[in-house]
Amino acid sequence: MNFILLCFLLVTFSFAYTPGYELSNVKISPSGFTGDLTLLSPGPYPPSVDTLKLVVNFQTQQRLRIQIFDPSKDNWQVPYVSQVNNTNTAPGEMDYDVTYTKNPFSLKVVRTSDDYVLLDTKPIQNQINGLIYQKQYIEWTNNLEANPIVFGLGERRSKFPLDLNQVYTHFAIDINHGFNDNWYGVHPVYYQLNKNNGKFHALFLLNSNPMDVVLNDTSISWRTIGGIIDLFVFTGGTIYETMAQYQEVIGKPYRAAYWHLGWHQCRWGYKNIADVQNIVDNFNKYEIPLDTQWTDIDTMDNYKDFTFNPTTFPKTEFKEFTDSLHAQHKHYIPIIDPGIKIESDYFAYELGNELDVWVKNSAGAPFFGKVWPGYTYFPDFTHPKAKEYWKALFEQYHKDIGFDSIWIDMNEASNFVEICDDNVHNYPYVPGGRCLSQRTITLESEQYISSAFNTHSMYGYTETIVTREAFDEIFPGKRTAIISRSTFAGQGKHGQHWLGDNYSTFEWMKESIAGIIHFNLFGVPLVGADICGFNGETTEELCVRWSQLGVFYPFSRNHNSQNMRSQEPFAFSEDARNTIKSFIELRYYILPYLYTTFESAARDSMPVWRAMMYDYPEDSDTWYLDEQVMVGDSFLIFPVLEEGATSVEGYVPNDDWYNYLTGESVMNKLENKVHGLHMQFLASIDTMPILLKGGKIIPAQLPALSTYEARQNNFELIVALDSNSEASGWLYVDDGESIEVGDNYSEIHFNVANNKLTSTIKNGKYQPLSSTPLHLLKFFGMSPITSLNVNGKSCQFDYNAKTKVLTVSNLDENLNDELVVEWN
Ligand SMILES: *[C@@H]1O[C@H](CO)[C@@H](O)[C@H](O)[C@H]1NC(C)=O
Ligand SMILES: *[C@@H]1O[C@H](CO)[C@@H](O)[C@H](O)[C@H]1NC(C)=O
Ligand SMILES: *[C@@H]1O[C@H](CO)[C@@H](O)[C@H](O)[C@H]1NC(C)=O
Ligand SMILES: CC(=O)N[C@H]1CO[C@H](CO)[C@@H](O)[C@@H]1O
Repeated sequence: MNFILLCFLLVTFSFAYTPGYELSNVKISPSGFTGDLTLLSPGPYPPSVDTLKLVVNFQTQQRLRIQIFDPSKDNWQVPYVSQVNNTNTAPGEMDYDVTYTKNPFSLKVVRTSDDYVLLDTKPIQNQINGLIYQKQYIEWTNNLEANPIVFGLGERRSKFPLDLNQVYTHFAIDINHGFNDNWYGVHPVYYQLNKNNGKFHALFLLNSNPMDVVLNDTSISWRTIGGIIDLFVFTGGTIYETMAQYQEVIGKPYRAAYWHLGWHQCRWGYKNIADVQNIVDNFNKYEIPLDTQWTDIDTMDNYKDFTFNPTTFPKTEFKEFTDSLHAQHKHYIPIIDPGIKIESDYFAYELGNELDVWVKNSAGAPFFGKVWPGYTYFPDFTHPKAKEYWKALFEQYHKDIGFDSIWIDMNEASNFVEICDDNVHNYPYVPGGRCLSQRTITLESEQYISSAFNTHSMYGYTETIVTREAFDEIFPGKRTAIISRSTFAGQGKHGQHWLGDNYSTFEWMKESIAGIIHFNLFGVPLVGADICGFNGETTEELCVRWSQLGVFYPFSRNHNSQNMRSQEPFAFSEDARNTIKSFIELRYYILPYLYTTFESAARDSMPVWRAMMYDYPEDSDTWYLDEQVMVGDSFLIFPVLEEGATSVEGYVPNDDWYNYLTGESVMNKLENKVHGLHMQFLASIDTMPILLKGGKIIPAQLPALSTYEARQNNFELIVALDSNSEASGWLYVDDGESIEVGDNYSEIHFNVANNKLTSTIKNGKYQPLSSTPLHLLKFFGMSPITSLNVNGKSCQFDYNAKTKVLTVSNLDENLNDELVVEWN
């Protein structure tokens, strides 16, 4: 914690106690109640708002919304994000009970199924203020259970769950200042665990203004300097139910294309097309899978968006390069920054002027800042003509070089002009304690829908939305990725994210785990950190370790900074290359499982990465683990996060577990036992401990040099039996790229019980699946058997009595047809 923050904490904690408001005129309806709030005592930053309106809306059986605002004015309310409206009918039996006190006003929401308090804003004399609602300062505090387990509140480098006694600022920024400080995106949602019974719930404050959230041992306080109080309470249940309830409001994730799950290679500092071509050639030469080659701003003419450096990346050769990638069924992703260079005759500038789509300064002229190309204007993505503008530029760019998806960077928005003009606002309270206008579009600027003071943290999010609208027309019917650095709640519905400009250190590699877990909770499952690290020099060891972890990231991209040693998989020793290659092949092998897991994300709001507490919430040993993670519901990985380590310690929850690489049992579940075991795993540099959960069935397909080719290969199933010799799993496949697949998909559920594996065809209409038959079956934890039949035919099998792994190979079974495997 730096000095500024420390002073600021002292100052903000020293408010005189204020009881807040008195509630009157309560009107009850089937869908909730409304009331008037009258000021009792002013807060620290006058003027106060004397009269407020309270609206409590019972929206569903698991969700209520609480709005408090100044009824005498037009308030800034966050647009775009909420997919739901206030209701005026009762939702049926609710899992919550709302009560209030009138003087001083407070609200209490109790989850009825376990009497757990989700919200309790009762002011406590000399400890916790009542509601404070002033022109430039809104504060509301929720009393929590002691030492709560809370997570969410991004984006930042943080622990999972979050540290207590911290201020979590919400304000998008392109300045990497310390651990727990605000960063590129804003997600004002938190999840909490009831430590007594393992139930989760969440609260989401829909507010885009600069905000601090103070989380301490017994309470959480929101402190925002604009907008209104617009609070959603989700009663939750399992973490998955809680996530699904949140995503009903912000939208479910955009469905990933199959190729998005392949390996992505990028760097800043490729010198020319030959340099990039050489990277792709080396992937082929060393037979390392690659799906997408990326480039950074190097390709542009003087860093101008949508242009080409005429000597290093001339358009015609560039197009030949992307054509050759496409011929290999590989893809290409370039970068676009929002700042458009102010330069006459530059088409992007001229068209922007013509359509007048720029963010304006307070005098009504285009706001200018300075980014990579020099002085720039910034498109206003809330402007009605923004889509027309953006689409025209991307359409031409697509004709020029045929890219397949996009990377949108610098959209906090970053501005190299370090002017601090917050004085014009005279903010009495400054969330984060530093000048808000520094290094961005100044907050007194104007966007079409409102001032940058209100819209600031939504800049990258609105850019994502407009880019999505443009891409829906440029790539009709096709799934594309829009990987954005800045995000806001609801990003996942339109686009994706990577964790930004991290450092090539073991520490940062470790932090990526909490970061990726968090973005899954924010509804952005396709997320990853720069594998091998971005800033600073990587080392061979770090890059190998990071690749081992990175192939399990939902989004796997190796990306490097300018002037740093190369870090592609073949940039190191032969041993390192072979290790990285084997791990990338492992990712390609489990692609059918990953794609199925992503289908659960798009369909049912499930996370791709799961913190250990999700499936074991009653085991307190899982609560603070953020150095190991579950990938989908079946894999548990223990990345090696220490330099020089040849073993790794991890916690294995009480369940059935196998060593994925050998198939040997690691642990058997003990009945009536809550806790598991802390274990030590050997992990020489060429390996990483990976466990597979008993009771799960993993669909896999032999790897190839692209996802396209891997999809032509035979299928395999890995069946990890639990202690009752049962297991289940499923496979979802479609063409991997259409937005609407209609009925053209296959969904096959597998189940093992009573010495029999059967499949149930929920849908079997993805025809190509019929030409990639099931070739191999592997059982972990199998007792000795004497015979085995597959669809009625007796089959040979291999059995290893020591590892208890049984393998059946040379099968040729169409997965679109029912499968019955029986053994004795
Ligand atoms: C919410 O209301 C808006 C405006 O009336 C409407 O366009 C939208 O469809 C509604 N959304 C839902 C989920 O009912
Ligand atoms: C927790 O926060 C409240 C409200 O800001 C404050 O009054 C209280 O002293 C804090 N408690 C601790 C233990 O820091
Ligand atoms: C499904 O596949 C059939 C046959 O290829 C095709 O005619 C139809 O248009 C496809 N449906 C969708 C929604 O893509
Ligand atoms: C790998 C890594 O350290 N990732 C961090 C990068 O920065 C983001 C914030 O943008 C963190 O959330 C990640 O944990």
